[in-house]
Amino acid sequence: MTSEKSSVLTEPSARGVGGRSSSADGLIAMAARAAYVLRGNSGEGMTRAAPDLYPHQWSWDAAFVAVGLAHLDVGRACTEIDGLFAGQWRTGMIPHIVFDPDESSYFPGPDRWACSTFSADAPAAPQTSGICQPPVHALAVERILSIAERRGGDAAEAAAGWLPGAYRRLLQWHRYLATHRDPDGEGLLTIYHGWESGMDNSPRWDAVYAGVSVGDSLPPYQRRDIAVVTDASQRPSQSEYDRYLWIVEELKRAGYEDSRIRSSASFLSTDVFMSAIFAAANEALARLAVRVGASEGDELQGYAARFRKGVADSVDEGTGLATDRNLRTGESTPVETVAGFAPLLCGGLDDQAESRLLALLESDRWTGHPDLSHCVLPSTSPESADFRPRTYWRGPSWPVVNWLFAWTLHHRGQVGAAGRIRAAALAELGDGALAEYYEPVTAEPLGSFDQSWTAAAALDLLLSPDWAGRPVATTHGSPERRPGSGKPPSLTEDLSP
Ligand code: 2M8
Repeated sequence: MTSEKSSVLTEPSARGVGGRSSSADGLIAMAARAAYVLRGNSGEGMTRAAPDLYPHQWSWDAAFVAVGLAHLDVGRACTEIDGLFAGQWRTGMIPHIVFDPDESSYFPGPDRWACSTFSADAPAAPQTSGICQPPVHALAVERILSIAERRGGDAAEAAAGWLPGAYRRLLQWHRYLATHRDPDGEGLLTIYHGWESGMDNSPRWDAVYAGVSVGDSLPPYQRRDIAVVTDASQRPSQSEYDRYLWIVEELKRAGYEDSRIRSSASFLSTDVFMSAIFAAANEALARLAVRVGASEGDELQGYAARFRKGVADSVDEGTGLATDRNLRTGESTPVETVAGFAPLLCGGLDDQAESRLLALLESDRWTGHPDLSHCVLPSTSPESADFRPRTYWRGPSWPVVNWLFAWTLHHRGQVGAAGRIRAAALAELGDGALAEYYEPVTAEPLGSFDQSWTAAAALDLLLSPDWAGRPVATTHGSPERRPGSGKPPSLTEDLSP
């Protein structure tokens, strides 16, 4: 679909914060503003996920942020990833938050998680949360390297010198996931909390949260999020928050130990989106293994194949989308969320099924929906009864998700679809707010403004040499191909869908 409404270049009028970017000058201004935001959110060797709402380092945010930073300073990008490694658990888990000891304005903070009190596997410093998030890190490291190599000189040297250490940490992380989060070798990762998915209150988790009964012993707490985002309807509800906090108590009781959690936690589900990311990340890590001369390439390719299959086998015939499975009830509840497009991130479907899924993505249930102001991916289909256009992961479009789809589709050779998502995402970002998420019908920026991963997305969508390069050939699916020009991207020509 090549609707004009998606094109940054044809966006007719200035509106919203800062005015829509409609020219190469506007796009340069967007890149400059994104760089400024990342600088402003930068702390001691880490980047706050958002200035007020999320004043610590979040796991998948930091991976995306590091890619954005690589366009500015490759050394700083590597430091960002090292900040996460500093919080890595003895099990190999990279925790979902690494806390800044000088910050106390986020809840639940380190005292509530109390990880090193309950688990000998958690580091005492830095303090961290006790769960994880989608493993996008190897994908980010590979992208950082490609940016560094394009730059050459000191940047390339710094990245090459850093890579072997990063590779070992990532290997431990992947082994943790493959072992503890998929003990039966199904090719699907298990999560213990909706927060692990990164899509906290997505309708994906409604049925699973329905099985969480909040006990009387839930310690009292004060939410901080709704003091920052004052329109509470954008955020998860109070009863959702009670469940989020109750699960933390359950995890503490289980000593944050995987086998005990598996037998006792009331929230237990497969996560098909996270599993697809893991499949793609294993392919990336296998390529990195070759670069550093490591011997684990076959092991990593084995994980990639296992999870690709797990994801492909999760497609629901009714909706055509991949689904999660509630491991407490054994049921899969098909919902129409963006996570259902998981197979497009990692491949594994046959050619016909891949084409069908791509066609669904660009159909009028999704990016082609006539009500959308840009052809971006809403987090829930506007045609679904679950669609809430302003509520967090229940409808808004997330720039970081659009970026991830554009990036992985491009990488897999689906250049046309990737280009259309990229153009639409940039058009949406043209308001200058660099918001956490956008109301997809009105394009109103919502949640936190100056969100770090949104700034990173803007930078990479504008500047990455990869958009102009030849996609990596893949044996999974039968992608469209075009010859790579080898030139750096032009802010104008590469945006035409
Ligand atoms: C959101 O999640 C945190 C909890 O982890 C929160 O709502 O307090 C999600 O959007 C998550 O995906 C993201 O990593 C985090 C920081 O941006 O915020």
